[in-house]
Amino acid sequence: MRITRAEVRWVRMPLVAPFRTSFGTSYDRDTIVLRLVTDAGVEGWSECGAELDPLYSEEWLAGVELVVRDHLLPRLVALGDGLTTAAVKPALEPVKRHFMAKHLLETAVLDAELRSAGMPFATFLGSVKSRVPAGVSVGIMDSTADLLGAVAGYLETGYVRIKLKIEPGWDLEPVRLVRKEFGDILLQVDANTAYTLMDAQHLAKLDDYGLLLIEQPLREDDLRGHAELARIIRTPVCLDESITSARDAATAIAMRACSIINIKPSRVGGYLEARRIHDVAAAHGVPVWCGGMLETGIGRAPNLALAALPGFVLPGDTSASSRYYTQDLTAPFELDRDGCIAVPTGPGIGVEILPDVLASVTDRVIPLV
Ligand code: SMG
Ligand code: MG
Repeated sequence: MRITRAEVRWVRMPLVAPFRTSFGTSYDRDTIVLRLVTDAGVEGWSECGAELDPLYSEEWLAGVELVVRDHLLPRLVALGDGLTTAAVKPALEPVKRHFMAKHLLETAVLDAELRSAGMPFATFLGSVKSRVPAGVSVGIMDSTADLLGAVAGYLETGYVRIKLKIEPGWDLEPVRLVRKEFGDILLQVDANTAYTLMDAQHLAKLDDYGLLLIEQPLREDDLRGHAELARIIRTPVCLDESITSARDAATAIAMRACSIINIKPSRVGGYLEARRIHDVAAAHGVPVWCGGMLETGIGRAPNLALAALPGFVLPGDTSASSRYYTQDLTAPFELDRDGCIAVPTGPGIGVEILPDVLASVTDRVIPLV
């Protein structure tokens, strides 16, 4: 397989509601969609997990475009007819990190390869479920009344697990109120690195609320701190930003820095590495779940396939299209009666992109090959 065309599309999708985290508020989902065309005339599509600013991780969209254009894509083009999904990671390995940029390329190549073979992502990955339970991530709100209203709405819609974004000043009280109001629901929190080890005694007060986990309380580079914190609090520590590879996962598990892992294919350079993390975690009996970066249907479809692997035993941030967008770029993903979403069954990512919708939200198209 050889790349005959590659183009990046800058896309801006309005969110149905602003989404506030400890590092900022998003009103739109800005992303880059990559379209590859191969010599067989088959297309491969993928969506970038990065945002406009490097606040979730060190990557940002303009940087992704540059590193793809100048450093990553040329290495894939140089493979000529030798391009396969398996060849992508070794070819890109000399370029340090840039996981979201690498994920963008590897996923489009994998989509093209699987479409050629007529094989769905789920089959390729080894998925064992046809539907996956959907959780929802609830942003920081202006008031606890707004928060309770939002959580009530999501529970009514059918979400089976609620994740609350927290930060200093928005933690114990929102959690207490949600627990009191909604009883025995599956509840967890995500701090996106907003705390330090000096907050350990404060975070230990969350132990009273029976949370499934606390996600990424400390800095991404502080595995030792997470290990220390995990000894002090009873709430299980889950890592997101800290885990960029199967090696990171093995290290964090060995250090007891986490007992649960959030797997985002975009954060770890693609689906092959995501599956390796799943395998390492499964070998250690560590539960994993699938995170999200507010993906459109293009990125959501393969995430659902990943979330159907056997080690994904906790509900993911794999919500329905309507949680994010009034109009998705693919046919909308919907919750069924049990709060599950069906795993796509078509070849490749398994969904068709709606060309008119994509055109209407595309700011510019940049041909790279
Ligand atoms: O895709 O539903 C989603 C968003 C889930 O909370 C979510 N993602 O740290 O896990 C996380 C955040 C990062 C994205 S914030 C824009
Ligand atoms: Mg997170």
